[in-house]
Amino acid sequence: LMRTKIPEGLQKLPGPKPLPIIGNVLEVGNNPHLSLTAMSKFYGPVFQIQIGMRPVVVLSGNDVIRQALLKQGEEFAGRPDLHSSKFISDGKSLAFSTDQVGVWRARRKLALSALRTFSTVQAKSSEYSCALEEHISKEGLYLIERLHSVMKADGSFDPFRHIVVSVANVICGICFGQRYSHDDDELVSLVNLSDEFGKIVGSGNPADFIPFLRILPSTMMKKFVAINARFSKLMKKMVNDHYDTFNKDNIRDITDSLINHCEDRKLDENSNVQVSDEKIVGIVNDLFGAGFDTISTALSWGVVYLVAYPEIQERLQRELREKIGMDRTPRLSDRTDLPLLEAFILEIFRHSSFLPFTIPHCTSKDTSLNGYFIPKDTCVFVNQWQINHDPELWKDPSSFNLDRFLTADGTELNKIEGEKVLVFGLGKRRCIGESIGRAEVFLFMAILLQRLKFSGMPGEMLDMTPEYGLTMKHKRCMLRVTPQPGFELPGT
Ligand code: HEM
Ligand code: HJJ
Repeated sequence: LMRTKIPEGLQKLPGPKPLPIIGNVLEVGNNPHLSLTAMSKFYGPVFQIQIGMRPVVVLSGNDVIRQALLKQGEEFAGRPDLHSSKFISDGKSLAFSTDQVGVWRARRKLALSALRTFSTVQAKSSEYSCALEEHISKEGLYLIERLHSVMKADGSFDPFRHIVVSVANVICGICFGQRYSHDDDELVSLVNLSDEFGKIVGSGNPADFIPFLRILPSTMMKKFVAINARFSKLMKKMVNDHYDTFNKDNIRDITDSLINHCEDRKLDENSNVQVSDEKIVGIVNDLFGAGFDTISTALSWGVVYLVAYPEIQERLQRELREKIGMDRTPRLSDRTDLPLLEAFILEIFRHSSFLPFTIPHCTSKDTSLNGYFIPKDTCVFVNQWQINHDPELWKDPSSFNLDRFLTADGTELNKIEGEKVLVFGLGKRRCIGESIGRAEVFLFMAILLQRLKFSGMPGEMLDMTPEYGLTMKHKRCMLRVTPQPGFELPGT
């Protein structure tokens, strides 16, 4: 075994003793956010575990995570070479691939600018402030109709199943200028498999680190490869349709703008980094995947928390009645007038911490943190769940309490408390969809809450235990809705 020499003045990382071959896989177990949080109490905010033969540094605590991702951002901005990453977008994902820093930076800049342009662009109809608001409002109202009709037919519904299609349609509109029917089997079945995707990609999956596990026939891994193939096929079909109808004088959506960038670049002889057309147009895979998976998970948790805390649901509905009334649909600009709803969303992010770890990072050179030596190419896990449940930062962290995000008189959002919640990562690799994500969760929740009252099945307990993965989801469940007074649909 190779031993790295530790430079003078620096210390060896603390951590549990690894077993031969499997390392600390047994201690990490099925809920790494819990086991690694427990270990941080014992070993401190910077420690090392071994998954298989590979060392992994685990970061916790506000100070250490800010030091690494903000102050030493450059050194911690890489992505490790993991087995599962090879199958995501044919190994060309913006978020997961090991692109060299120049290529990643060029792609990220393009992705950010495309997202910003096509979410803030003028809406087709003048009653909306921007295209994003138009997509969310229309899909939100359609979702309400859909839930009513499923209620009428079946008496209950699986919230995730329907929410995920509506959310996928919003990002689909921005990326491809198109929406799908809720009865389109190809799309509906694909977006309903995101839990299988997340289980494989979640930080600490042993198959990412232990080569011999890959030659064992694994149903999970087969499913994962199949999901990615189906996903890529759908994306390729969309992109090909765009190439066929492309017109540089009418850039319709993100896909068009990425194709246009490829054309422009061919004329630009002195660009310093070369990025292939495939890697440019392939950015839509990440935008679509991230755009539907994260927000549908957040909203589905939101609905389940409303059912688990009916008194909170009533408070939120009272706020909507008083501040917006029932005569118009909520808008993005209502955000500042609905501090309770904003606090509820922050508490969903904090309490569920449905993105328990960021995507794994990797050191780009030898470095150190808190006096410990960390060699180049070390895989780094950033434990967001730990921050959001740290008793040093939060009073009674395990209780769901939106008042923690309100000022003492309960009338305003406490912005300082809100900024302590960590769900979008920090620094160079932080989420590029944060503003869209926050806006979308807000507007969907406001529209749903104004018109519907959510409840569980009589006599049945809700199981709120998250299932570990890249995005943690609650178990599938059946819920019911009744219309709020004034919003009865004909025939309900
Ligand atoms: C990365 C959270 C919505 C696109 C990330 C990361 C987190 C995150 C934790 C990883 C940061 C890191 O590795 O340090 C969230 C949450 C969302 C959300 C909680 C919604 C509530 C979105 C949306 C999009 C998006 C709507 C795009 C439409 C991306 C991309 C990356 C990313 C492309 C990779 C960035 C990179 O590697 O440079 N997000 N995200 N996200 N997110 Fe989001
Ligand atoms: C997906 C669910 C997918 C991609 C990407 C290429 C890009 C969630 C966090 C950050 C967002 C970054 C990205 C997430 C993955 C999904 C997602 C799915 C196929 C994909 C931390 O997005 O079922 O399939 O292909």
